[in-house]
Amino acid sequence: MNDVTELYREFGDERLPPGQRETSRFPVLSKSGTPGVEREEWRFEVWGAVDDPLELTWEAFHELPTETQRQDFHCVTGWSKFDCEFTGVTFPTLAEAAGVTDDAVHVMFHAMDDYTTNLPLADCMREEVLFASEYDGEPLPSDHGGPLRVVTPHRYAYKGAKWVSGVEFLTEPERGYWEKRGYSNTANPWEEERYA
Ligand SMILES: Nc1nc2c(c(=O)[nH]1)N[C@H]1C(S)=C(S)[C@@H](COP(=O)(O)O)O[C@H]1N2
Ligand SMILES: [Mo]
Repeated sequence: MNDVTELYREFGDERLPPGQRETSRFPVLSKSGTPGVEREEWRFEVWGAVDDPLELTWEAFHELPTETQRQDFHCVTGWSKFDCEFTGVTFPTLAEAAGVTDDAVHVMFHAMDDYTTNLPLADCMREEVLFASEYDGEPLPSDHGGPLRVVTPHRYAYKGAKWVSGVEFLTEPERGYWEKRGYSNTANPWEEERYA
């Protein structure tokens, strides 16, 4: 188990970011319903500024090495959940598998409910950015983004796409679903970057 709950020290003095309250529940927040997908039909694509575009089945994706981490989860609407256990593939592992090229500076995550969200490449190339398929040792519940979601404990949770279906490496910044609709583009919880 890799504990990354100390990462807040990079951003602020308190583990609980300003204006947040701690909850032991795990609320569900989605812009629309939960898309259903069969494991057999599930595909994960990586494209854009990469040497080796990928199209992976569930089995092929899970040939990548996984790790389990204890990390915190901060929702922009004001709740934080400490000590979530997620198991998944780290973003740097995936980036290496696709051979990200030198001109890539930004990333767009694509999801099955037509959600998108963006981050600078540097904010993604961190061990705690996980493509998570398990929560607390069980398959990730579909309401929480199963079979596969992204988690971003150093940013508000809208930067983590549930039902993630692909990753696009970009040579210029672009904005995702909420970033075009008034949520902060940068989303640092310790600076309360909630709305733009
Ligand atoms: N595909 C997709 N991912 C998404 C969302 C969504 O609507 N669709 N909502 C985001 C928001 S606003 C939050 S706070 C978290 C909520 O994750 P949870 O439902 O597991 O708590 O997922 C994020 N990822
Ligand atoms: Mo959110």
